[in-house]
Amino acid sequence: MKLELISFPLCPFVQRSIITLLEKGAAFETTYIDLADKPDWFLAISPEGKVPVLRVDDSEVIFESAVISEFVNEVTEGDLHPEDPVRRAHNRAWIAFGEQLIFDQFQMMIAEDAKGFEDRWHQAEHRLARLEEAITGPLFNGEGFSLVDAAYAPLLQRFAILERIVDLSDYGDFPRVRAWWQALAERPSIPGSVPEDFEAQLRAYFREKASHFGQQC
Ligand SMILES: N[C@@H](CCC(=O)N[C@@H](CS)C(=O)NCC(=O)O)C(=O)O
Repeated sequence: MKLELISFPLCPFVQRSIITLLEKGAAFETTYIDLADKPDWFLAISPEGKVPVLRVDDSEVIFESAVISEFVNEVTEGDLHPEDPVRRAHNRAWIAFGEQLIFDQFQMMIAEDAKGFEDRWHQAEHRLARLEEAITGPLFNGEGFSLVDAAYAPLLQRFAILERIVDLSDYGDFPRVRAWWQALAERPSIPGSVPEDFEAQLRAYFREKASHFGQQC
């Protein structure tokens, strides 16, 4: 099966798919597009004009990062979901929950001023508090890597960068969330899912946006 991932280098949703592909040892090609100047062929295959899109055998198209991860999990060896049906459903629900946190985090990074940044951080904090209670540790389900880990790694990686740049003092209130990132960061799939100079690229991207966060990058 030929897999081609349509990507943008700094997109956390694309990163979810790459982590899953790497963890499953699936061969894939990457095609980058410019989100500021989307090509017509991309708009024709992506219903929302969003990345990631997975093209299968040059014909079928799968969109939505969580669905792409489920698909990759199904067509490759092994299963990155827990066996128990309730726990599987639970994991899927937390994957869906993570999407809003990714949006909260992006809104923090593009907020124009300190107040906008704080407001979004408080929203993210409420969600992080709920997430904290759901983590078994060190990874979401314990020792074994799951799709839910792939879904959250991009978010956690960006929080680790954010707290080096801006004051996120209350992030210390989430020890299991932080320990989760420590455990994830050791896996080769995580650095493998981003450009080598990821942090520099991320800083440059937001510096250009001249947001409150960007001004400190
Ligand atoms: N729910 C989608 C969200 C994907 C998404 O929002 N991707 C962003 C980039 S990170 C995008 O393509 N945005 C389109 C745009 O910027 O116009 C998923 O999980 O795949």
